[in-house]
Amino acid sequence: MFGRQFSYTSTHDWPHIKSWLTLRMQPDMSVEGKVREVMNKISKSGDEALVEYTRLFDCEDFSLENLRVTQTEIQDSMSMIPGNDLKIIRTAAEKIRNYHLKQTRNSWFTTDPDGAFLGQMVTPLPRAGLYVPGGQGGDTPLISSLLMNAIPAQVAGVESICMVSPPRKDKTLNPYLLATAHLLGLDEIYKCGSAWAVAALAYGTPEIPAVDMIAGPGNIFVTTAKKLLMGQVGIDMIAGPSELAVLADSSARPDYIAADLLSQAEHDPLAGTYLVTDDADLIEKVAHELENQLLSLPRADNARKALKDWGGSFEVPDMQTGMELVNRIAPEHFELCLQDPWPMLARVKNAGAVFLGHTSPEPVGDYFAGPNHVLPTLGTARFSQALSVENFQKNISILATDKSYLQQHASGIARLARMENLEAHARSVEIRLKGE
Ligand code: HSO
Ligand code: ZN
Repeated sequence: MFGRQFSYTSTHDWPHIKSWLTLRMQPDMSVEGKVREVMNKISKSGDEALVEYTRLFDCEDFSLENLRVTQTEIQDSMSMIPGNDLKIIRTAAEKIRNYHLKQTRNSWFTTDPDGAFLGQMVTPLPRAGLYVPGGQGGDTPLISSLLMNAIPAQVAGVESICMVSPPRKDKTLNPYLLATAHLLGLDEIYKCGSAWAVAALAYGTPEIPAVDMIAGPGNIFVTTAKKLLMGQVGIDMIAGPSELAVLADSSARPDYIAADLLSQAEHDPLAGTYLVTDDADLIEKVAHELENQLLSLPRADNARKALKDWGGSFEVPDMQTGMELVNRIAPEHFELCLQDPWPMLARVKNAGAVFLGHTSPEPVGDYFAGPNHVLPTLGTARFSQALSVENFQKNISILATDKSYLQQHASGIARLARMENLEAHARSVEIRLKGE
């Protein structure tokens, strides 16, 4: 069932595995030209181009009046969603909010021994734009993505938050998305998607005021637009297809592991799923379970392709070696399915999110428990982390020095300036002591 079977006994086996993993990381350059063209058009023609693209790709009779979601549409959506579903979404939102509240940081101020007043002022970004994918013609409304992007922005204190999402054929957005937005208190919602929506957020149009930060997942067009806009506007991260690595010993249940691997494989034919274990029998049993469970899975096509192309089993001599391999892979999600997972936690160096033990399946994190599900993929967990409140804030450095500070240090500062041959810098300090 796993497309590839490896054995990993030491670092010598890594290059072979790495070259397989890297194949999945090859960026698709072919869309870059198209996305650049879209971005140029939006920057030149704004809303007009936005409507044109939406007519071409989403709904034929779309017009500018349809762009912004109305209060009536939001209210109608609320009445379409069963009360119990709203309650579940509310509970998830509350848990996610509580988790992110723990991430808030304070500004700090101090004085150094020479009397300089120094500090860092934690400041929210003024305006954020959240991209929520349409998902298979609007049938996979990524409610959880909206929660995971909006809540950290709100906790950060971002005052103005808008959302964009591609309209369905009938010019509507999925009512679950609108209801979730309403529960979160978001009411600035635009019906547009793909690269043109991202460009509109970045450049601004008469209808959509420009944002300072764009967050949220999307297809290759969305991701490419975000990549090209990096440096011009804040970008959350360039997220690739979902990944799950499971490190399991013989205490693990094959049916649980198979179910967890399928939960990520169903996302995308490019999803990466990795089972690392010292128990060769377990690999056989999980493969068997995968076949079994696939038989009744609605999205079996996606999952089967993902497992075949990017599913790997890795036999290791012991759990320490297994852990070493997982650190090299640096997976987005990492399940420690061990009899006693806790001692291994200290050895985790590279992973987006860790799930401990046999009763912590990854979807608990995708939807509900609190941690953010926007995570680094494709090995980037070596140097980056989950989306957090910090992504929607910045630190502004604060400095105030008085005359006595300048009296003490002006000559040193001026000398540093002259070492760099920057005379005006030196004089700007010295002028304040003239006539002393
Ligand atoms: N596992 C996905 C997030 C997601 N799962 C959304 C369900 N809905 C990427 O971490
Ligand atoms: Zn998921």
